[in-house]
Order: sequence, then C-alpha cells, then structure tokens
Amino acid sequence: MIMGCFISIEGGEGAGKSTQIRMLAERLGAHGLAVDITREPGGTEGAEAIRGLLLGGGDDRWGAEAEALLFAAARSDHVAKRIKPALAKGIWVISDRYLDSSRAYQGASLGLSDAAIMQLHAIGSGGFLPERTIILDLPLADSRERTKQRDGGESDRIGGRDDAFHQRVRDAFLAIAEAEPHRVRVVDARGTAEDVGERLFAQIADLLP
Ligand code: T5A
Repeated sequence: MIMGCFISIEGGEGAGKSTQIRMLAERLGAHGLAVDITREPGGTEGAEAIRGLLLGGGDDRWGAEAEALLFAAARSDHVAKRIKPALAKGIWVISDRYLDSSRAYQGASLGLSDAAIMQLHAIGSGGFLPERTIILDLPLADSRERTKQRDGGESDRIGGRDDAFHQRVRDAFLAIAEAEPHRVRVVDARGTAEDVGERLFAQIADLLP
C-alpha cells in the first residue's frame, strides 16, 4: 500500500510556519505529490472547537494539566479523523504544529514533565509521530517584530504570555531537536522567506520518493 508522509512544522509565534508550509506544499505539488495542509490545535470539526476553548479567554482560563489534556484531546481527533486517513490514501500531510508544541509549551514552559506529555500522547494518539519535524528557529525579538507587524500587538491566550515563557519554548524546541536528530531538524528562520524555504526543503528532500 502506498502511504503518504507526515511532516510537522514547529517553532515559536510568528516564526513563519504558515508561510513556509504554503511554499513547501507548492513545491511538493510540483513533484506530483498530493498534499494536505492542516494545523494544531484544529484540523477537524471537533479539534477546531477545542481550539476556540484553548486560545480564547484569559490566561488563567485553564491550569497547565487541563490545557495539556485539551491539546491531547484535539490531537487525538486530528490524528484519527484527518491525518491517518489522508496518509492511508497516499497523501502527504503537513501540520502547522503537532506534539512537540505540547512538549515545549505545556511541558517545558508550563512545568509538566515530558514523560507526562508523552503519556497523554500515547493514550490519545497511540504515540503517533511525524516522519520529519522541522523547527523554525527565530530569536524572540525577531518573532515579536513579525507578529507585531502582522497583528498590531494583538495576541491570543497563549501567544500573549511573557518573554520568559516564550524563551523557554524556544529552548525546549532546540532541546527536542538535539535529543531526536533523526526526526527533528532545526532551520534558521531568519532571512527572506525564499532563503528559509531553501533551507527547509534541504531538510526534507531525502523523504521524496
Ligand atoms: N500551542 C499549540 C500549544 O501551546 N500547544 C500545542 O500543543 C499546540 C499545537 C497556536 C497557539 O497554540 C499554542 C502555540 C500557539 O501559541 P496559532 O494561531 O496557530 O496559535 O499561531 P502560531 O502557531 O504561533 O502561528 P502564527 O500564525 O503566529 O505564526 P507563523 O505561522 O509561524 O508565521 P507566519 O507565516 O504567519 O508569519 C508571521 C508574519 O511574518 C511574516 C509573515 O508574512 C507574517 O506577517 N513572515 C516573514 N517576514 C520576514 N521574513 C520572513 N522570512 C518571513 N516569513 C513570514
């Protein structure tokens, strides 16, 4: 059976994930591959409803454990109803964020252990992992500048957390990449979108049929 390939794109706020995913999908399409672009939290009707619960409201709306459980629940639905069925049809799936966001944001940055996040993922999604994960790495100041230009200072419940939180997120992503070099690659997200796109493509080229 021909199987698609699952790629996740990770990184801090405004690192350029959506921009790069659109460019990557076009490039994969030019190789004759069918591509499904999706996102987390979200990607299915149920998971999009959970997204509203997670990203709306005040910072104290959920405690760390409840937040991690909601992300895991959304992911469970996303994997079962969208990601796995697409892969089974031979479609390449690119997800804007996946498990490593939970490890970086709810794990390292909100103080839950990595083992706890992985346990939730084992229960919710059978521990299902992407074949390749790209972390778009951008210094905090650049990331703030990009989101400010785009959103004029508005941010959601999680994006609005302070710089210390977002620095922990960045450090956590880099630590994941160091621990899992076979699956996870870091791409410098500075420079033009085209330059970043070239660096990113070089990190997935070996997956092409
Ligand atoms: N979350 C998510 C968790 O806490 N745990 C989890 O398990 C999961 C799955 C999701 C939030 O949920 C959290 C993380 C997040 O806080 P979201 O709305 O999906 O929130 O937002 P983000 O994922 O943070 O993504 P953004 O939309 O903010 O940013 P992107 O997609 O990284 O960046 P993009 O492409 O929109 O670019 C940002 C701006 O920069 C420009 C773009 O045009 C845009 O204006 N840009 C560049 N400018 C200069 N040079 C480049 N190379 C550029 N590339 C893009």
